[in-house]
Amino acid sequence: MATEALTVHTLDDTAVDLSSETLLEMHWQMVRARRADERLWALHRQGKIAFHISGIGQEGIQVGAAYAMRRGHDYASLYYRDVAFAFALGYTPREFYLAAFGKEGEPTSGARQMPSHFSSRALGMLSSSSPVATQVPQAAGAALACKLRGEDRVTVVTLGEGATSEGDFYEGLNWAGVHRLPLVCLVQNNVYAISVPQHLQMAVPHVADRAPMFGIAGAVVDGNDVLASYRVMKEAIQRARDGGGATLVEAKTYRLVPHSSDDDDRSYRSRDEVEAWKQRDPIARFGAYLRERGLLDDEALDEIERRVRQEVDEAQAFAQAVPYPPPEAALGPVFKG
Ligand SMILES: Cc1ncc(C[n+]2csc(CCOP(=O)(O)OP(=O)(O)O)c2C)c(N)n1
Ligand SMILES: [Mg+2]
Repeated sequence: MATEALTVHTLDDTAVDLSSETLLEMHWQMVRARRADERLWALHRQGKIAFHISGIGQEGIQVGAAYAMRRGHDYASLYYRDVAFAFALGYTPREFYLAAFGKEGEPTSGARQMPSHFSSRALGMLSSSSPVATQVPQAAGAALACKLRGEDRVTVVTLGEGATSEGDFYEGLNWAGVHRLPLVCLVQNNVYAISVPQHLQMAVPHVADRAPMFGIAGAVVDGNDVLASYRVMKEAIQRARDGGGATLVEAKTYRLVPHSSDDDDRSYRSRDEVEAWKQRDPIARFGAYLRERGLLDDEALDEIERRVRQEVDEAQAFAQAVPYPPPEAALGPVFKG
C-alpha cells in the first residue's frame, strides 16, 4: 500500500495558471460528477437500475486531466470510472442516466453496451470495449492517425493499474514509443483491481516506472490533487503536441466505494484504510483550497449543491420517463447504428 507517501492535504498549485472562474468551474464539475454518481448507487439499491460502476474518489485526476486537454479538439479514450472526466468533456448527466437505465436513444450504443462506456463522436471520445486495456492500442492507433494526417491533436487514454497487467497495455505503449506518438496514457492507480491489490499486479512501486522500457516519458502525480494533476497532464499533453512523443502518467488515487454495485469491499480491505483515504477526498481538499483563497464559502457551496441537485433530479426524471427499447433492438449493433 502506497498510502504513507500521500499524507499531503494541501494542493500543489505550482505553475498553475488557471483563473478563479476556471478553478470554481472545475470544483463544480467534481461536485456534479460525485452527486450524479452517488444518486446511481441509491437507484441501484432501490432496484431501479441493474448495475453501477463508480468514479467516486477519482474526480481530482479526471477533472485535472480534462481541463489540461484542448477539449473538443483532442481525443479521449476513457474507461468506466471516468464520470467526472466525461462530464468535463461535455458528456451530460442526461446521457449518463439514459445508459444507467438502459433507455431508448442512449447515445453511445442504443443501450446495448453496459453503462459507463463513455463515447461521443462529437466530443472526440472514442468508443470503448469491456475487456480492460483494449483501449490502449486503439488510442495508439488514433494517435498514429493524427500524426500521419499532420494534425496537432493529442489522444489521452485512461485505464486502471490492474489493467496494466494486460498485453494490450504493453503493445499499445510499445507502438507509441516506436512511432513517437502524440499519446498520453493515464493510469488511475486506485490501489485495487476489484479485490486484487497493486502488489499482486506488479513488482515495481510505480506503474510509471515502466515508461523507460517503452522509450517514453513517465510521471507520477497525486491524483487526489486536482491542480497537481492538471499541471502534470498539461506538461504531458504539451510534450505530445510538440512532437516529443508519449507519456505514461500515473495518478495515485483511491476508489472510495466498492468496485461496482455487485461488490462487497469489506471482504478485502479494512474500514480504517478506506477512512484514511476519505481524509484525502479530492473534492474536500479542493474545497478547502478554494476557501483558503476566499473563492468559496458556505453560501456559495450551498448554491453549488442546489444547482447540482436540480440538474441530477432533472436528468433522473428525464431518463425515467424515456421508454425502454423494444426487445428486438438488443440485436442491433453496439458501436454503430
Ligand atoms: C480482459 C478483462 N479481464 C477481466 C475483466 C473484468 N474486470 C473488469 S474491471 C476489472 C478490474 C480492473 O482493475 P483496474 O484496472 O485497476 O481498474 P479499476 O477498476 O480499479 O479502476 C476486471 C478484472 C475485464 N473487463 N476485462
Ligand atoms: Mg485499480
